[in-house]
Amino acid sequence: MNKWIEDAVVYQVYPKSFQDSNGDGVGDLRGVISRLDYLKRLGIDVIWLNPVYKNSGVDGGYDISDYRAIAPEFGTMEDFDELLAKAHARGIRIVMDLVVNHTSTEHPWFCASRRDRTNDKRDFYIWRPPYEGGVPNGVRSMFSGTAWEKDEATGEYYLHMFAREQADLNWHNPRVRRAVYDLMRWWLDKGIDGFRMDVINLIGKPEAMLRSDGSPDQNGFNGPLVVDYLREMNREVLSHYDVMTVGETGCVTVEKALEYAPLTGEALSMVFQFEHMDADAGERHKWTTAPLELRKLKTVMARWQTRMHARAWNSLYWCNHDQPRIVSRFGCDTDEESRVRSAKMLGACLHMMQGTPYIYQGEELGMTNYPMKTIEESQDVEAIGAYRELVTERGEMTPEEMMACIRRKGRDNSRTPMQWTAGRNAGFTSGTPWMPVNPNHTEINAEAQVDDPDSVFSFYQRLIALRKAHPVIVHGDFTLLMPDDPQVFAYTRCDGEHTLLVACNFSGEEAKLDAQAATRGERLIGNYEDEGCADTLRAWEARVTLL
Ligand code: TEU
Ligand code: CA
Repeated sequence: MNKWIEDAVVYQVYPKSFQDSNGDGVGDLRGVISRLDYLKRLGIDVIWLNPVYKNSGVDGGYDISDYRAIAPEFGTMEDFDELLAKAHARGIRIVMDLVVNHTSTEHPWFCASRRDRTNDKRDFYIWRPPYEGGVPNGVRSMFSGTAWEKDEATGEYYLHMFAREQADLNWHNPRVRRAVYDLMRWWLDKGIDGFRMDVINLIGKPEAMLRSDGSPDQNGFNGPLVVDYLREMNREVLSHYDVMTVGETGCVTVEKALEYAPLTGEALSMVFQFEHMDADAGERHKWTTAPLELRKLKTVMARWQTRMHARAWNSLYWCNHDQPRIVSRFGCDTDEESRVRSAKMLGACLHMMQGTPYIYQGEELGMTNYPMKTIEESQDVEAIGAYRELVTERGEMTPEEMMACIRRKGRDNSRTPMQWTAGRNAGFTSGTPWMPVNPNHTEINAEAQVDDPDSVFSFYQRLIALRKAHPVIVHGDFTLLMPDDPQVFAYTRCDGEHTLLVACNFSGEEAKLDAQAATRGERLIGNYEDEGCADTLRAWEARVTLL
């Protein structure tokens, strides 16, 4: 793999909530341009831009109706070209979102496809006849309910693994694959630096899940042809450019990741795994208020770190536009001291591992979850659908119970506007923001942090700088220490020459370290001013030591 990819730190921009430039309340490309110097100052190398293509407004840009056009709310293609040029001028690369498991039902391909059973786009999507007068089978959408929608024109059903306005493309059709490769080349020829590929292990769905035979729900991830299609995409497109690719792969296992992102380079650069995001999952999967199980988190992270080492490349993330804020989730946001301390601890714990770190906008400020009161405030198709199903239709949860889950895990948490200042609308917009600004922007904002050496921002800046200064952070192997301890996450990284010791306290109580984790050395970074006692970590303490 290319060295620049191994060394890079990525910053994720959700443009809709990053910076508005024209007062319409929606973040846009010119807003991103105006904040490039902020990102440069943080020290990141790559921006992953969430979708900015023309879309039908159902799922935050993941319902694309034209792959080669910028949505008017985000600006124009000239704005995009300017962003790319100005980012490159600062040594920052741009990775675009590639959403090709599905298109919007407003995409011209789908408009043609639905017209009749014989048109030349019919096989671009997944159409099945009814089974006994109803849906073809029990496959369910990730956004609740059946994944099949009946279309009156032909009386057949099309598959949508997400919202009904997001129809799944038929990757088994070589013409679909060719059309996707064409649009990828179109963007790469413009000079972009890679793709983050949305639910890419859902392409190549197994035949068994598509039969119209009334069979029960089946998991469509990691179908047998996914890796073939990724290799083909690599041969046809990616291998001809110097690009970074990251596949978003829910339900991925280490075994599959070794095929999807091998260091030998015949598929993707890396994938996003989700197992660590289940360390606080419950009976109803994400819809729970269950606390973090640290032992589970450690087991998962250690498995990915050790099994991928020297064979495939990891991605490292706590947050993205689909996840709640990490400081509210695995840290503590109930008082200012704990918030700052635990945000830094979480940053250190993740950034000292092997792989490419991703920082989601506002994570570097320790931004928190949003105190949403009622479901009417939600703008998220996922939360609204889950509420309808679990509360309204099935009565499995009371409104209060479900709202507690949504406050803890819902996607709206990460989509409130970026907090730039303590002023009106946090400096995000001069108009009315499309999502409310978190009321805590008066305390938590970039302006208050960029010049403060003790801020979360400054801590992230130093974490990024450390990665550039110490090759052991990029290349070292990983050993988990104190695996059974319920409070401490400690590990070493070793490259034969240097050993790095990382010790983190995932609790607000003091924690004891064993002899190995308590070893003294040169302190590289920590979230307390003084070194403290060698064998004790204070509340939310993180220590990184070079042995
Ligand atoms: O997310 C894929 C996905 O699996 C989501 O259902 C994810 O698990 C969920 O949001 C977690 O709560 C991708 C995008 O990142 C997401 O924003 C889109 O809504 C989805 O694909 C459909 O394109
Ligand atoms: Ca705007």
